[in-house]
Amino acid sequence: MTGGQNPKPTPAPGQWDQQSFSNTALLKTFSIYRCFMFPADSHCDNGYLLYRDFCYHFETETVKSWQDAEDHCTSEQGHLVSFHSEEELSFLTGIVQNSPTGISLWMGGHDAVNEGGWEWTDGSPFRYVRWAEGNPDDYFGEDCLSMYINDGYWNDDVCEYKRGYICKKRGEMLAMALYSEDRTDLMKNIITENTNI
Ligand SMILES: [Ca+2]
Ligand SMILES: [Ca+2]
Repeated sequence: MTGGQNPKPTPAPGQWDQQSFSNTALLKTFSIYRCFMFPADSHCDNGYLLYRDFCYHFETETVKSWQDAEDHCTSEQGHLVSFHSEEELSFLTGIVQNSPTGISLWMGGHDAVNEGGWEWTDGSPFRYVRWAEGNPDDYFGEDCLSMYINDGYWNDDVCEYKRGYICKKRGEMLAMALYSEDRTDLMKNIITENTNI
């Protein structure tokens, strides 16, 4: 049967012609984009190893004084490493023992402000300790903390000695997502209002 199609009705003023609208490119493209930041698993920059929520960098090829090593770590938004548990230290000592740089590595502890009053450069509490036998001995005024590579025990050391070192910084915790929201209804209202003018 032919000729049975009804002519397309003309929408009354202010009414929405859904069929015409749905054919427009406008309808297909009118979306609102929102950007969200949300918590995600920690991750580290290149050259850093992740353990829990922190990233660790083992500098075993170049040596620096304790202060120069700390300055290098802060230039990368971190500090010389601080330790707070046997577990954290155990994670690192296996790596440290492969270090080719001397006998010790710098950590972030010092008692330069108050003799015997040890503190970490990252400001965390200095509670966990793992002193090597006979240390700290402040031998000729040792004020900077190093770790023996072979066993992971700690020594108060001469700050001017040049040693390898370990930097520590918090892992990146945020991920970014782009979210697209279809707001064709919003465009529909705008066009409808304009039609009523
Ligand atoms: Ca000292
Ligand atoms: Ca010592």
